[in-house]
Amino acid sequence: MTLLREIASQATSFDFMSLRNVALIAVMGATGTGKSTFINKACDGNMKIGRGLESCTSEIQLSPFFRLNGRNVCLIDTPGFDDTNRPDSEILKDIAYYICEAYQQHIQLAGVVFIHRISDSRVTGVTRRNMKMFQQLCGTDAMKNVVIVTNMWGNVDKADGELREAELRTKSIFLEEAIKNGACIIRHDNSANSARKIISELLKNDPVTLQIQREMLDQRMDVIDTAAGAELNRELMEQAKKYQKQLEELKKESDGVCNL
Ligand SMILES: Nc1nc2c(ncn2[C@@H]2O[C@H](COP(=O)(O)OP(=O)(O)OP(=O)(O)O)[C@@H](O)[C@H]2O)c(=O)[nH]1
Ligand SMILES: [Mg+2]
Repeated sequence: MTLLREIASQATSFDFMSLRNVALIAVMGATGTGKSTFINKACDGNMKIGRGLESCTSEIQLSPFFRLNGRNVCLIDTPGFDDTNRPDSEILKDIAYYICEAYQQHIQLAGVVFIHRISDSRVTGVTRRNMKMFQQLCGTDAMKNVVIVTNMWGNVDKADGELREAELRTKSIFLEEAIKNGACIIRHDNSANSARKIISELLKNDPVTLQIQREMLDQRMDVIDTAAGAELNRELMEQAKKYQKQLEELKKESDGVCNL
């Protein structure tokens, strides 16, 4: 099957016609960061919220349309990275196929929201990788249409939260490059007003084409060969090498014990 046919077959359940003349904004981030909650606040919607420990949103869903600043707006709820049951390669593929099908139907994104819990006391290796993968998915040119939303400020001491925010903003392993290229970090207080203000910021810009859309459709790349896919693959290969080394060391040690 050709790449374009494959994309189309995965995304046929979506009615892209209804999205013409709608400001379409994708909401991404790790599982449990509050993507569906944020969307519900913005549109007064009823997307399913996960109160348990397992990932909740398992496939791409569209919010109801809502009016904001004279525009019809629709938010794309995405399955979170670092899902309880699905690998990030599948999550990336779901998101990539959906937005590529939209691009093929001449529907551009008005912007992208990436949610990060400021209450997390550490950025784990997986979160760091997913931040990088997200940046590669959007690409430098689209960064002015990206808002990094920090939430759960109520669960952290304010001064600690501010230090974490500064680190995210200034360290190259996190979001420094994204910020330099025009992305902004905005605090969200979990109110409808705050969510709608964040969306309003994105409505000020012209719609944008993401790097992964260009790569997959203009350059006919497979998702794993795109910059975002390569970022994921690179990390997984490094992990595989690390585990292989650990296994070899364990084997050497156990051989040593057996030879005593
Ligand atoms: N304190 C606080 N809790 C929040 C906020 N946003 C979400 N939550 C809680 O975080 C949990 C997960 O929220 P969801 O909206 O389901 O998160 P999600 O990112 O959609 O998760 P997945 O669908 O698994 O990717 C729920 O218990 C929410 O009530 C927030 O801004 N502040
Ligand atoms: Mg969700």
